[in-house]
Amino acid sequence: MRTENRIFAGGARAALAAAALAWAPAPAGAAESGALTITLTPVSEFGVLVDTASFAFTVGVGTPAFTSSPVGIEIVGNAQPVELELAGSVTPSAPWILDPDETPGTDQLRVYALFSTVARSSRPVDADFTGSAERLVTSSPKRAGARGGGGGGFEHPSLGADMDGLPVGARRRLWLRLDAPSASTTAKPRTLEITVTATRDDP
Ligand SMILES: [Ca+2]
Repeated sequence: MRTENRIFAGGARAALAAAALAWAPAPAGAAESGALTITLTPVSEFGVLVDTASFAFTVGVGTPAFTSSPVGIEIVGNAQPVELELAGSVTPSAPWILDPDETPGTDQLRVYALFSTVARSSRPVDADFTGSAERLVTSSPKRAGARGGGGGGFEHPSLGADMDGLPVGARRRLWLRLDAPSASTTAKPRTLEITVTATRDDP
């Protein structure tokens, strides 16, 4: 006789599948045994909350502007560890671009990002932002912390925020520095959108 049952427990958060049970009459005097294999597949939910929707900046050509207050970030869900990625986009885009390097250029908007612990209430100093193209937000998603640790990304040793392998409930502060293009061929307003994405590295 062969039976198969499929049991769902815990609603959408967990699915439990019970494998087939095999049964046959045992010969007289023989031991009876059976095997049951249960496969558990966790349903992962993970994400990130961003506590600030928008800032307004007036940037002077050739001068930097900083976030007046940091952006709060919190890891939510039931799956960890989580990796964060940052990407940016400018609307309307042309003729501006997000500068991929630290060399100023016409129509090149440079956006630096750094994460700190929530204990930090003052913005990082100018020099903390500069000196590494790794801290530039570009149109391609970039990891906030280096995979497997070791610094890099949008981390800085003086800010104390490890951004690699974040647990649920982890909170950080995001600081931005915007360097306007050295010259602009447009005077019309631009909207910069920074996207924070939670991702996972499954072992
Ligand atoms: Ca450049």
